[in-house]
Amino acid sequence: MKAYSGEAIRNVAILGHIHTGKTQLTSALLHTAGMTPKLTKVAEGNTVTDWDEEEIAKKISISTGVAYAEWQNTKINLLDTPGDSTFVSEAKASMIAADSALILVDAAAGVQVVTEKVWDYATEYDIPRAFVINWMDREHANFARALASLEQAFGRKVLPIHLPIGQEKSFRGLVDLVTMKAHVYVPDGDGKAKIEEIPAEMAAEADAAHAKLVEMIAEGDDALMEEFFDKGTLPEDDLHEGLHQAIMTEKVFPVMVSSALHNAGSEAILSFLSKMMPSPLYHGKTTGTSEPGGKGNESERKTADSAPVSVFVFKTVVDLFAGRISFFKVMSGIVKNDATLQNYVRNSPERFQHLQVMQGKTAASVPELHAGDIGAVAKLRDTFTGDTLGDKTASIFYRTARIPEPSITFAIEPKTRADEDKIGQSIHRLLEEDLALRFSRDAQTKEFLLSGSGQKHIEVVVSKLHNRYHVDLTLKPPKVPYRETIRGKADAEGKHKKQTGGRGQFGVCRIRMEPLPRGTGVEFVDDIFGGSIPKNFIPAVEKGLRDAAERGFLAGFPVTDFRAVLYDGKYHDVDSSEMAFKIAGSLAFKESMKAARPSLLEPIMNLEVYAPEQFLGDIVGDLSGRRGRVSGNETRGTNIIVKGQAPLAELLSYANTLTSMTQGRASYAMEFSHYDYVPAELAQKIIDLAKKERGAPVEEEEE
Ligand SMILES: Nc1nc2c(ncn2[C@@H]2O[C@H](COP(=O)(O)OP(=O)(O)OP(=O)(O)O)[C@@H](O)[C@H]2O)c(=O)[nH]1
Ligand SMILES: [Mg+2]
Repeated sequence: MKAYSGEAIRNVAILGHIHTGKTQLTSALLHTAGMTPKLTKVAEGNTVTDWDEEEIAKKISISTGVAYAEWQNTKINLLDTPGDSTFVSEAKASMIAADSALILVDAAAGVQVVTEKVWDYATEYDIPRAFVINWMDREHANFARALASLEQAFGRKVLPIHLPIGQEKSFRGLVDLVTMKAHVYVPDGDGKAKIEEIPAEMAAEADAAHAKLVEMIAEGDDALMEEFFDKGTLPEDDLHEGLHQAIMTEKVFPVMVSSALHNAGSEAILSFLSKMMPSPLYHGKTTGTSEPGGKGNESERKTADSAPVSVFVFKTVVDLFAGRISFFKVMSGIVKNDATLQNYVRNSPERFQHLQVMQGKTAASVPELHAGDIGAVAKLRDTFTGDTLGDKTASIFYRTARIPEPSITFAIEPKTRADEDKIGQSIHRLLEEDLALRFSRDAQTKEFLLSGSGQKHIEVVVSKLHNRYHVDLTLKPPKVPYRETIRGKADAEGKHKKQTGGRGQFGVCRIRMEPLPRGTGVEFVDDIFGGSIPKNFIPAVEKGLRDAAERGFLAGFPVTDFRAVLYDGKYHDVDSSEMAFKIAGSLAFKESMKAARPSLLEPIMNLEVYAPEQFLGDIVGDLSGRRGRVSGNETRGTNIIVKGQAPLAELLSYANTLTSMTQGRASYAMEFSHYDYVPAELAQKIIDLAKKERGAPVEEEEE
């Protein structure tokens, strides 16, 4: 595989609601560009980008698939992202590698809930975007209606550059509104179109659409505007250049059409991506920071081969045989095969043996990769998603996507002792691939807990554990990840003193506790003066306190968002030990909690529901019954979108309710927003129940 230079590269994120045909269109583009010998199909389980065994079994994308098409001297890197609302945060995590976005909508359904979500991602990353109205061949496909829903959702910058020729069963091609030629496809063919004159019955419609396109492109450009008024149209070259500029400056969002399953439209889309979308060099630079985690000063890096090399790892796959595969974007410089790059985050060198580009799961070797390109490398020792690596003398840290907090927790039970032994190691491999997954152990019940973005997410994890690592688990009913916090201040002493025959145990500490803003976690401050507790025992106090906070106070949920200041204590030359101070720290925490007005917190979710408008009343009414708050609703054609918030505890069975309330005609997306106090009478019920389930929070065990 030859190396491409930056200006010949296009990095395109393919985004959209579930089932709009992102993976199928990727297959069509790859086949049309000659990258696959035949058209692969989602239904046949042989596509390039849905290669994972879970994706094949469930026929949905779970993580972002990476592939490339070589077309008209460009290398188009395709990022086929998942559209299921449970997995869509994966799409967001891949956006950093993309320089443009192709958003698919279903020709019958139009805009859906995830369409708007991924639009927001593209806005956040500020990249040019275009739409494809796919599924043009399906029953009820309706170009005009789908277009109207796009205009309603995203405004008048939405601009068709294609018109479909026929729709539903009779869909057979498109009119290119720039060249004013018809592209007619052989159904299920090689994707190459026959270029013909526009069918006579479409001439008037095409002329009107062309005029609108010319006008929008000329808008704001005086020279073009003048020429347009003079001649009533613009030369094709000017139109191409004008359209390109309008897309780059986000003055227009072009709309194309396709039938991905029958490979109609893909040639026009490939040429569009190659000619109209930006190369990674377009902005000329990327901003990062001088320290990891978005800290330190802002720092800029030129997106150029001449700059010091830096790469950003945006995805990790753990393969049973090949081991860890890190997918990265070259942010600057040239990466050579066998180079050693410094991992700035972990402070360790990594050797890039076997530099590769990936076609799904298949690797092809490359001698080097230029600024802007996307590649992969296997067997890095200590590199994870979100890390930046590069030239040892020129460190920079690129920003990582914020992955939403997990919104649901399941207790899992290993089926046998052998399963229990394997559980930790296999889950840790999955955690490397999947940033939205969390694994923990309940401090009191000792249950293993898996947290993620939804029930489907956890089910996929359980299935992967079974198929890949032969670990069998049962899932217990979902739990709400409650937390505890304090609302007031407290000042208390923890004293551990024991005299048992020979050497005793002695440690005393005094702490002050106060609440911190939501999301700050636990802060421990050492404010000991004059050595009332020797320095070497202070970490033990902190450990005792943090462990106790993790075990909970009211109902066994982790206590968070508080500061503990250790400001005084006592010790004994002979009897004091780390263990004694650990216990003292934990006792001080518990004493303080009693006085600090402990409270229960629950996760509140952002919720967006899309449904035909006749269900508006039912949806709003149902939400208010779930302690929900509706913040607004908008019309999208014959659909409405309802936005609001509700506690997760009330949404555990929302999918089922919504389906039966709307006969399955609604879709929704839910994402963690923040933690808030549980209303008092409800809190008491949760506390009572937790106490019954777990037994009362354990008194200090003597270790
Ligand atoms: N008839 C027809 N079927 C299509 C078309 N595009 C996709 N499909 C079918 O729709 C189903 C879903 O397609 P996918 O490509 O998996 O959809 P997706 O957008 O990748 O879905 P997720 O990745 O799960 O979000 C598959 O069975 C496809 O064969 C199309 O244009 N026409
Ligand atoms: Mg897909």
